[in-house]
Amino acid sequence: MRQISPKEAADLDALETHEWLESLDYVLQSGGPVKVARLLRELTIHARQNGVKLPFTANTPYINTISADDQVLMPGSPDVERRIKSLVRWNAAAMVVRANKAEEGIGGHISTYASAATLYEVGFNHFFRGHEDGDGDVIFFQGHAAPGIYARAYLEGRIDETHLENFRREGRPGGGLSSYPHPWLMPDFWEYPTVSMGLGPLMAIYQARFMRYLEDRGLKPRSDNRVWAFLGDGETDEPEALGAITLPAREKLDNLIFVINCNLQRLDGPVRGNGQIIQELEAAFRGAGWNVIKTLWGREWDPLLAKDRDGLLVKRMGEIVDGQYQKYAVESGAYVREHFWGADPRLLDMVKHLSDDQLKKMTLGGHDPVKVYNAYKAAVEHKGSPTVILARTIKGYGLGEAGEGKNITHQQKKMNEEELRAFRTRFGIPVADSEIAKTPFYRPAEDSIEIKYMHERRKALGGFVPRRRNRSEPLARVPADLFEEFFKGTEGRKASTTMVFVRLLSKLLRDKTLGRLVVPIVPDEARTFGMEALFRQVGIYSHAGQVYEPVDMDTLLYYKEAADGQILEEGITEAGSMSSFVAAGTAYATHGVNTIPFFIYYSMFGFQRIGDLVWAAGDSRARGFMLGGTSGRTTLAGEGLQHQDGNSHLFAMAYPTCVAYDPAFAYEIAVIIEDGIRRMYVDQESIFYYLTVMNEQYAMPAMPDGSRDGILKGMYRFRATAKPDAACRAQLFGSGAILPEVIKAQEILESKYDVGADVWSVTSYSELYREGHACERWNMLHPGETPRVPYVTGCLKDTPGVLVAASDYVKAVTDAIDRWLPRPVTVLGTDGFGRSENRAGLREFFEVDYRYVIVATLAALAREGRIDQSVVQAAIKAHNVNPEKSNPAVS
Ligand SMILES: Cc1ncc(C[n+]2csc(CCOP(=O)(O)OP(=O)(O)O)c2C)c(N)n1
Ligand SMILES: [Mg+2]
Repeated sequence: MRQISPKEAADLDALETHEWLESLDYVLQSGGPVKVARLLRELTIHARQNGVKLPFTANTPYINTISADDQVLMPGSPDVERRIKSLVRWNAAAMVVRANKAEEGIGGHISTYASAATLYEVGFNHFFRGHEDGDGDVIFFQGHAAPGIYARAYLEGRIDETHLENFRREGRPGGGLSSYPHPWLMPDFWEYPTVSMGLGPLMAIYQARFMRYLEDRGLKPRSDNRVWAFLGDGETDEPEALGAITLPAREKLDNLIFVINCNLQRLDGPVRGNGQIIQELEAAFRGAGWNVIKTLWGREWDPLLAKDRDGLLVKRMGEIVDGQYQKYAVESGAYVREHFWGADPRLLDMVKHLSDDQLKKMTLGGHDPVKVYNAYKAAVEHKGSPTVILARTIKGYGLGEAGEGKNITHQQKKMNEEELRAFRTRFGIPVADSEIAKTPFYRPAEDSIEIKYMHERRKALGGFVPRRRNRSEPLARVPADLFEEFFKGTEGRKASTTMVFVRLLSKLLRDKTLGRLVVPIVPDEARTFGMEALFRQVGIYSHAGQVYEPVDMDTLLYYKEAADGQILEEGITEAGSMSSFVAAGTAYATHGVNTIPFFIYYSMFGFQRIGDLVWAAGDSRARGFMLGGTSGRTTLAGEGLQHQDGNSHLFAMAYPTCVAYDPAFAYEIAVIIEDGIRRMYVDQESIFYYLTVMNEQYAMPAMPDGSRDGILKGMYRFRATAKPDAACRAQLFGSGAILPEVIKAQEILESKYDVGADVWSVTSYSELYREGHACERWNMLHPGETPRVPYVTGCLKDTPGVLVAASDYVKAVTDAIDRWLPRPVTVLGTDGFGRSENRAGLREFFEVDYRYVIVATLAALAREGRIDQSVVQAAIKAHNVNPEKSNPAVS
């Protein structure tokens, strides 16, 4: 038999393909797309059954998901919208250029917004819902696009030229604009901070879920409001950005829309020079169960794709890597013709009627309002899963020589006259050549078509966005009776502070006024904290309810999931839990509901692991309680280096709105939480609390008279010495889990060494530190006036004796206040890595047990010459302290 030539084989292949395609076309015409899909599915199964290995792909071709045939016309006036967009572009760029002219190095970004302008403008004109008539959409704006959002607010008349002038100059008279979205700095404007990349998308996911939670629990009427998250393609490399994307698919959050601005570039260069970020993201999101809408090509491509019967163009589109696409963006039409279209004569033929200039000007999907409109429309109409829109754009679009598509574009904040003139001309801004050097802002008259159109559209959509308002009613009061039992103590019964907290939480949950508002949040740790009784009491939230019979159904405390369940059982994600905390802690503003989150977790995995989200919570003006469970370097027996937290109180000190306490006793916790609810929900302070709770059990004493104020301020005298007239005196400070050690030391110092020691419970070094500095600052600025005395100084000024402090945290926490103490303090703390040991072993290792408190006190007395060194030597021996033991801080 004659061997067929390669040419003949290729022809045969083509013929075969052609026949199959014809058949498919016939089915499509006669039976429709559903029938085609069924047929393909059956063919696939048949092929697999016969041993054909089909390659797996989670991708669709590199074309728009919404075909030209399925596209609808855009309502409104495209022409006016284009002009508005141009004006926003101009003012956004002018703002950054002017800021950098006025003040070298002030920074700002032009190219991010330049690439995203259409994505935002279509949203503003047609989709984003304002809060005017109740709840609106929640929008997470890409941080670096802020100039464009300000520029639009300027055209809308919400901010004026002085504000734009003072972009990034918040100290200027007349008010400035924060560089990025910061509710803390612009509380009437921004709702959520986003600029730390990855946090926006993560918080958006949990916000969308929290919206459903509020509805399912009847705390808010059902609505079809949405959460929009705008993010950069480079941003998706942050684990937080993609780390939680299975949740919204699982929970069917069709109120969530991600818009990823795929300009293929990040700060330094291409996101995936040698690959395709869009296809990579498509696979990840489709795999996770999202509705993925690719918006890659503008309308000019539609007729070419319609002609592409053999799929040559689609194939070509799909084989170009991003680095090369970026090159096309900066090159001429002739280059594109040669290198893109020139790959096949048939492709060249397709565009022979187009000039080089026309080829160059073919737009991408993310710059075409009709394509973007259709994508958004499909997204808001989609039911049953979240949607991600992958919109292809060019970074620095419109900047031309000043940076369009170039690797330097992210950092571009200056434009010379020539570049400005070109930009002005390209977007038709009525600024004369003679004015261009001044880069003036431009706002058409109030009664111009553009301004009127903007106002009409925003009015129809429920008012301006972004806009933040506190829409909740303050609580009238905190029910005092809830807390009373904790003031009495446990009458000898042992309890841990965690048990106390859980009991208090369960009482709060039962309370008539507060109960519904409490949102317990746990990252798979409820049993660790003895909270499993709450599963049954209030249920675990699940939109789907419970569609299975739980294995422990016949037990009292079974794992109850319910659509109106109250606990947010997040699974093992502190980052997700913290995002829920932000959603619940800001609902007073976003939804007008005073939800009170209580987020309890393993304290080591809090500030240390998700500190940036805690920072964002503060920026968001979140309220609520974070509970660092199993905290302290020595209370968590057995676990060791990675688990034992001796750091969190040091970190907490640096978070401006975080009020942190290390309580030891039941009544301290009760006083702090009662006051916290009052401050946050009655007085409406935008602060949040961090309390460490432990699992060591001891008897809880009754609350000493008059201690309430001191508990809140940070320290109070828990127990005065029984020997006030002793020759040697000491003031001992203890905190949290180490306070009982200090109390024990007090007893031994009195009975064995004749040292009269007072014991102070230091509930918060950070509160003492802040107040001390506030006094110092005031005194510096008010010479000649009666100086203010720091609270801690006032507490100790008339007290005699040496000072010794012990805590379960690094010594720096205590050192923070030593300048306001009347005398030097000996500090015992837990610097160093944790160890697997029991509690006694750990306290010996870290030198924070009662024996070290005794030795430290005696050593300080000896230093002062009040006792002989031999007494200290004897104590070291008597208490089996090994002076040659290695230093735990470094070993
Ligand atoms: C956590 C974090 N790391 C780094 C940065 C610094 N940074 C700001 S913008 C940027 C590049 C952004 O690229 P992309 O997400 O693609 O957005 P684009 O500007 O291209 O739209 C970087 C690295 C940041 N803001 N946050
Ligand atoms: Mg990018």
